[in-house]
Amino acid sequence: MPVKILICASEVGAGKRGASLGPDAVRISAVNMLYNLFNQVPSEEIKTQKLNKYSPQFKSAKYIKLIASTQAKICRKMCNAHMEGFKTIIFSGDHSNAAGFFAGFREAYPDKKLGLIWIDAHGDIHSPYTSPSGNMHGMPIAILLGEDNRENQIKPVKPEVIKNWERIKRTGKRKITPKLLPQDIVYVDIRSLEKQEWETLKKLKIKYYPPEDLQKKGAHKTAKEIEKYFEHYDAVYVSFDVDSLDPSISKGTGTPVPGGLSLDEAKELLKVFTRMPNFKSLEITEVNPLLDNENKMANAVVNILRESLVIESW
Ligand SMILES: [Mn+2]
Repeated sequence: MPVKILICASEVGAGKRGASLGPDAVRISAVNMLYNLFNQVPSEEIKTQKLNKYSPQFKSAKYIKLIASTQAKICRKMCNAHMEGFKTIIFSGDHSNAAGFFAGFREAYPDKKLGLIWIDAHGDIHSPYTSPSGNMHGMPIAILLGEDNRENQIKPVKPEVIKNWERIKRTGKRKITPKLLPQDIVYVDIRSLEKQEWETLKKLKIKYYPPEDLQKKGAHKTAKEIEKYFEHYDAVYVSFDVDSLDPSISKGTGTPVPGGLSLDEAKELLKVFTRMPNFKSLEITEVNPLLDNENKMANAVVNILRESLVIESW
């Protein structure tokens, strides 16, 4: 199956500046480390406004209008790539873009059973009603599930935010919401969630593997268990937030959290996931070279991809 790289550098959903430089940081590392992925595979850059130039209009969901239109564009490009029969490797600025990519994935396979593996330090399941920061990179899962979590509301939300929140849930021509169900998601290595998020996870009975599980079972066995869980799914999307990695590897990401994956564990997970027969898309996100020394995080990404992907066999 042919493979295509999709790049969207938007960092508008992040709380710190610099993730829009992430996709380029990875490309530069690939050149320096003689990794030829970017020569081997065609790539398409999805052009959107990368930076927030003004202060946010709404505190509960910062830049939601801009992010809604960014996701609509991402959705179209992702849908086209999959309709044309490509598997995709995605390099993205901040994690809010994932909701646009998965919206496009759903749009391309409207009636299929789609799975999502979310490798992250965080749950990213806040809504404008519950998010303490209002940064939308903490909301993609709630967007996809159409989950408001009003029971845990911590602040008032303006009608214009609600209007855009409802719009963003329905990203795509078919306006499908939810894009997937709680049982279609498996979290890996989550370890830093707000109380409201843990409650949502429990309420929705979402499956998750905390770091203790990985340490106990080992990365390979954990990954195999997840592969089995998704065995009967038609297509699986893997989202890899680099903050899942341990900060001892690099602090080049907006929200590092101790106790994360080692390079070997990350490689082991991606080796298994990208060899699943129904694997269709891998996203790498939240590399932030402005917060890094000597481009270590991008180098770690190249190191992981080089040893885990075998594109020729896809
Ligand atoms: Mn994330």
